[in-house]
Amino acid sequence: MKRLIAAIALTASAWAGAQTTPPATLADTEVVFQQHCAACHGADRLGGMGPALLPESLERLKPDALRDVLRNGRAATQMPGFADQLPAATLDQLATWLRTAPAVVPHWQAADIRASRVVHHAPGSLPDRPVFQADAGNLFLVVESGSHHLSVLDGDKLVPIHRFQTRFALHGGPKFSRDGRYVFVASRDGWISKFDLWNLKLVAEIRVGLNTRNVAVSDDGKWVMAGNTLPQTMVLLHADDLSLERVYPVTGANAKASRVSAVYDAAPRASFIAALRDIPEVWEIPYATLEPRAIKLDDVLDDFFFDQPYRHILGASRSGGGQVIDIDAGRKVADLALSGMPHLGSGITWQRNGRDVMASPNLKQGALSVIDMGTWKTVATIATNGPGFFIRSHEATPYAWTDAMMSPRRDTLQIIDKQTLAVVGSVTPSPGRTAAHVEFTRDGRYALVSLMEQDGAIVVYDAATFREVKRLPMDRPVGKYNVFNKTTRSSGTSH
Ligand code: DHE
Repeated sequence: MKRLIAAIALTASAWAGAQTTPPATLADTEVVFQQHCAACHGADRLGGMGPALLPESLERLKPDALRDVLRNGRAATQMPGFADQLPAATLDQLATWLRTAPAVVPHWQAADIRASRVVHHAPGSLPDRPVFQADAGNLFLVVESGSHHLSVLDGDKLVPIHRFQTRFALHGGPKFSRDGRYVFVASRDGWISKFDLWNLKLVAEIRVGLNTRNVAVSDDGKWVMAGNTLPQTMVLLHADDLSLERVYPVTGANAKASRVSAVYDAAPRASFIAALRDIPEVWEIPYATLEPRAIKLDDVLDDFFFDQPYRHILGASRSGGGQVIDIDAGRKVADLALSGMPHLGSGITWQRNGRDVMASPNLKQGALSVIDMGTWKTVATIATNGPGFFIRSHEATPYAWTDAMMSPRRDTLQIIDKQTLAVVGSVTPSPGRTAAHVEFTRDGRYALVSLMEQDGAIVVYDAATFREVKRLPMDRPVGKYNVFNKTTRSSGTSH
């Protein structure tokens, strides 16, 4: 690091004072970074007070959006705009440089993970009862990605009762302990945070990687498993204080390393299951042994869905097609006739004509596939307004709600009768503005929809009449999660 800083200092003096003209070389751009960005984002770009600035952490930001942040800053954060200090061309070069991988591949090993841990409240130090009047078993959490907050709603009154600041860019579902007291979230840049919802406190945090996919919590409440894409590892933590137990290098039988697509808790099997992005294997890690068992596949899985007993995995690769894997037998038992890019991870199940069916949206086609969970045949393909991300329902409603957020009709959710499979209604919370991701109240009476905009809202609909009941202003609310539905593993939502 000393050598890097010395080299930068030399280049800096060679380029001293020339900041009214754009830097000529990549090394000059690095000088701009070290002078203006490193104090918050780290000289090594791994993050500090601000998030990591590596190509992996920026891949979700569109080029125009990154240039806009560099010029104008980011509202409601410490990030200032640099339009007054640096020429536009310099900022454009900085944006390009930030998307270039560092010369030395950054590492994040067990010692880095251990050193990053912060315990705000030690296990057992907070009272064992909620500090609020609302039913703690019926809270909602809303991930507000606009200003990186987590809002807590009273699930009966549907009013906010608390708001936590979070790490930068949470993604994926928060994962609850079985009693609903604790919730674990992962940020894209590797931070796992544990909140105590009864005390409304952040209790511990640890950085498990530089780019993280998601997190899972064991049903026995002992373990937290995180899946990374950078480095290519899985990280096992003690759930009580987030201390590190083990780092698993993700390397397949062919000695090839792999990014993790996602890791889930398979409660009925008392194990974690991980899909790997670069090698054709699925790993099962039983709580009892904590030793991975690799199931070999014909194709990699980018996305997958479990049946309710967790006997089968329905998996798909981004290139299309799908397969059913019997987890005990450790082999494929059927192919799935799916086209486009099915989003199985977002699927749900219900009973229709006495049989279990599952439905999943499609990221590339305006079509919902409905699959019989006994024969694995597609029983229907429901035409929708366009490609979408999510479908959600609840045991107490006859309807499933789905979006078309990848299409021009991204402002509208369609409502499908789970028996006739006909589209029976639609809602458009705000014409022209993206609406997606539904979660029902514990009793299934109300459907909460995200108006996923900077000045967005959670829009509450009566689930029977499809009439709007109220809206709660939020800053780009992405997902919302009901403690009861999640901890009871409702078949109408993700687990
Ligand atoms: Fe997600 C969950 C992967 C883009 C919003 N998304 C997940 C999960 C995975 C995943 C593996 C399950 C994690 C879990 O719950 O433990 N998502 C991916 C992608 O590969 C993809 C296509 C590209 C990427 O960014 O990595 C992607 N996801 C998006 C978005 O663009 C969304 C719509 C908005 C955003 O801000 O990222 C988005 N993803 C979500 C949400 C969930 C999610 C809201 C949780 C759904 C739930 O109800 O559990």
